[in-house]
Amino acid sequence: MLLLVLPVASQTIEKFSIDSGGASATAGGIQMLYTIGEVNVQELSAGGISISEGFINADLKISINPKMFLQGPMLNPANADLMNDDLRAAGYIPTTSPYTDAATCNASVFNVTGDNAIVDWVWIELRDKNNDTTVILSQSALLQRDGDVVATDGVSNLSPNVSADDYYVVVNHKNHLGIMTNSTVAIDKSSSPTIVDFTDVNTITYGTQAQATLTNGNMALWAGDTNGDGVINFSGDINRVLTDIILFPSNSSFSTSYDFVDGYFQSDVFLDGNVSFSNENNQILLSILLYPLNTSFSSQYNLFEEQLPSPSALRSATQLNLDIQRLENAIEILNNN
Ligand SMILES: [Ca+2]
Ligand SMILES: [Ca+2]
Ligand SMILES: [Ca+2]
Repeated sequence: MLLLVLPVASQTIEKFSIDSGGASATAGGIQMLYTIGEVNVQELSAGGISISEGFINADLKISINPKMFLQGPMLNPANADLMNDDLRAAGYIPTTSPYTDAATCNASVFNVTGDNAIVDWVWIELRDKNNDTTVILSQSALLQRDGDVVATDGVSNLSPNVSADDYYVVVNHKNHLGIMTNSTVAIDKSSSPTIVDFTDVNTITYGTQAQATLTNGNMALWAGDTNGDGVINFSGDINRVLTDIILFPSNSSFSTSYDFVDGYFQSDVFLDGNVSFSNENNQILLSILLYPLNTSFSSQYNLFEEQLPSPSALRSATQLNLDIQRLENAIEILNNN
């Protein structure tokens, strides 16, 4: 029925397996594996922890339901108020997260269609209530079309392995600018998740002009940081678009106007599964020109920056080195053509 891993000298608790369903929960460094679906047979206690057989003890878990929109898949929405899920529909979203924890999911997660279909991998962080540059927990998660950030099963709320406490909550995406709550959020042990709705204009985020305002009045993470350095600017991000285009294997002439770069790319601003020089670069340029703080409408504006008190560990050093190598290759090819 359950397995309690606990160094207790005078008591032992054995595992009784009645039903194959179940999961695990962790609290205070103690992990419990449990099964579900049976009536309450008996109650056990050890080390001050009580467990009812066959039931999830809700107050052992904390759970959180961040809601967020990405601007890219909201630029030309097929359904109003829903992000496009073109990457999923084309089978391009990898089952391994592109972020540092390399979390994985089952491919069947991407079979779901409709409001809860998966848009892409996203990244969340919980930061110390006393120091908003200290990341207590960070992990990959999945984003549904309606904005729910969910666990790697594609449906469950996130159950981060941390104590109930107040945290700053960060959400981020590989080619959008990350955001953080301006105040701490109380995340408690409860059967209902703590909701942090970043799509709501009333949820105040850290910094200035941290999010784009969508035509429907909702807020969304700014799209266009194709090189993932936390700034949206012409030189850096348009180079990344060029790199992905001219290094695409079947683009044998290294043409910048090659239009068949299909797949899962960092430089795909709209998350539509295709990278094209005109599409992506026009949008990046438009975003820079219309950025509210760029009052001189300069294409060379360089202060369109991610509003976080310190960078998030979104990508691995390995990935960054790989990107630099790709950029150098692309520049060499461009110079030789
Ligand atoms: Ca949903
Ligand atoms: Ca950038
Ligand atoms: Ca695209």
